[in-house]
Parts: sequence; structure tokens; C-alpha cells
Amino acid sequence: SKLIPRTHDDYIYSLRVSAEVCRLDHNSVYLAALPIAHNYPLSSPGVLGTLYAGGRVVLASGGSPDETFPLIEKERVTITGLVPPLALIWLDAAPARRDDLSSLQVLQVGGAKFSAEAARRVTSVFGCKLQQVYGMAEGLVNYTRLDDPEDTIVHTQGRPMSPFDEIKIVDKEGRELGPGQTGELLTRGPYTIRGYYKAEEHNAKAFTEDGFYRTGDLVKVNSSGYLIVEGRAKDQINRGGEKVAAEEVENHLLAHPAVLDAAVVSMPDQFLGERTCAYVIPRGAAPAQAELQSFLRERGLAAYKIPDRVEMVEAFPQTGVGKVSKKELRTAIAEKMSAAKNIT
Ligand code: OOB
Repeated sequence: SKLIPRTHDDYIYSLRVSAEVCRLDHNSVYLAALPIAHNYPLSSPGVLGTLYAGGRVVLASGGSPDETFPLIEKERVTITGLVPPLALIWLDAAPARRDDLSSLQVLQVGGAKFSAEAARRVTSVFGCKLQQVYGMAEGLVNYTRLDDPEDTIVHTQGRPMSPFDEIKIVDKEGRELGPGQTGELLTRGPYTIRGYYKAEEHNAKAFTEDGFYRTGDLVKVNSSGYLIVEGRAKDQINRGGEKVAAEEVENHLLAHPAVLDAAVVSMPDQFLGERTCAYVIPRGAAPAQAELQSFLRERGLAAYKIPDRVEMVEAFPQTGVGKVSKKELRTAIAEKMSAAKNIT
């Protein structure tokens, strides 16, 4: 782990601009459904941004609809922030419940990529605006704006909150790329760190000489300057040399009516080095592996991208803030396979 030395000034700046972008004022009521030690519910605009704007904060002990929906009704919550796995649970739960969620004006989703399939459903299910939030503990936060066209809100992860944020998208050789081209996002700006704490060796790799932070995110920018996150530099499966982007396969799986959520990871393979394993949380009765594979084939997915294995689970392991922990999924499938090998 690397320490991220943020200053009070960084935070105050970040809160002020976030509160403006999210149009918070003394009438705002923020529901903290995520653990508030994380930068997103803490300061984007989160608890601190709401208090800064003179609003009110409601703390939930967890994010489940059973707890949060009645709280939204009782406290007349106007804005809250979720990570995508929780947003999918809310989207699934809302139609069958009778809580009055009409006070909700903005539902933020961020911390990991929110699929366009799910993003499209937010406004019709909750009757409020969706705001995508793409941020990082190191600093930079991007938001879609509340009055952006629906297409921008559904298909992009927003643009930098501050006019002083600088961004560059570069290829592997560090050459700057133009709109529509995918590369690594580099950034420098008023609330982004210039180095991890006492980590000189690591900093030499994680920052450019002129102080840009190398995010490790694969991103492209559209003609209006909005970012579209295509994945992590490392979130791909190397299947005998053929690269499979986890997110592409996940998006296709999410289009299946019996799939609530999907996470695609690599599993070790003697011949190919790696193969793909799709972890799926079913919606209702679990679809058969063969059914999912032929569904993907019919959608035109190349044969080498079809998951070699599908594992049905009730929930994914999570990081502290509730993102899917792919690291734990990779370990779990590798252990399961080596245990099976020992038996045969
Ligand atoms: C937030 O911060 P971290 O430090 O937990 O994670 C940052 C990483 C990003 O580099 C990116 O890989 C991913 O999480 N990420 C997203 C995303 N938001 C974050 N990937 C795709 N789409 C998004 N909307 O996660 C964080 C910090 C402050 C505000 C919001 C999120």
C-alpha cells in the first residue's frame, strides 16, 4: 500500500467544486449508504461537501434497500452515491417496493464502471437524475453534469470537475492520443497529489517528470471532452496471446435477462496460460452455462472471448467501499481448480 498525502486545502477545494457541480445547498440531504472513510462518499461531494454547502447528512449502517429506502422516505433524501454493484441491487429491488423515493433528485454511481445497460434504467426506475462519478483517491474527480444530455450521462464517466485539471491520454510509448483513441489517462491538477508519501522509487514510475499522475486506467475522450473508461490497464485476460477485455464480455453478459451482475477474471491454464472465467449473480433461476455461451455467440462475440467457465454465485467478494474484488475472485477460482486437480 502507498500513502496518499492529501492536504486540507486539497479537500476544501474538492468539496467546494463538487458541491457546486452537484448543486448542493442548505436544502440538500445526502444519504451516506457507503462507508464514509472512502473519498467518494466522504468528499465527492459526499458527507463533507454536503455539510460545506449547509445541507444535512443521513448516515445508514449499510446500503441495503431494506434499510436505505425507508430512510430516503423518512428523511426526504435528495442525493446519494452508490457503487455499481449496489446500484444494480437498488435497481432490482425498487420496482417491487412501495417506499416513497420521490425526494431523490440525484443518484450518483461511481467507483467502478457502470454499464450503459444499467445506467439507462436509473431515471425510469427512480425518477431522478443519474450522475456518473469517476474519481480516484489520488485526486482527480470527473462528473457528468446534471443538465448533460441523456446520452452523455449514460455513456460517459463525466469530465474533470475543475477547469484547472489537466488530462492527457497516452499510448505505451507516452505519445499523446487524440479523441476516440484509447490509452492510459495521465492527470495533474489543483487537488491531485504529486507523489505518494516517502515512496521515491515508486513515484519515479507512477508520475511523469513533469508531475502527471499515471492513473493506470484505460480511457478515451469524446469530442466534447468527456471521458469513457474502457478498463484498467491490467483488467484483461491473456488467453494464449489473445487479449480479452473483461469489461467487454461483462457488458454482453449483463444484457442477458437472467444476469443481475457479472465479473470476468482470468484463471490459470496449462496450455493457454490463462483462460476466462465469468462469475455471474443470477436474477432468479440461474441460466445454464451453455445457454449463456450461446447467448454471447449470438450477439457476435468472437469465439476466443466466450468465457471458458461460468461460476454462479449469490454475491461477489467486495473491497471496503463495495467494489467487486477481482483479486479475490481470481484467487478463488485458482484455488478451486487446483483443489479439483488434486482430487482427479
Ligand atoms: C474512487 O477512488 P479509488 O481510489 O477507490 O479508486 C480509483 C479507481 C480509478 O483509478 C478507476 O480505476 C476506478 O477506481 N474507478 C472507475 C470509476 N470510478 C473509479 N472506473 C470506471 N468508472 C468509474 N466511474 O473510486 C473514487 C474516489 C473519489 C470519487 C469517486 C470514486
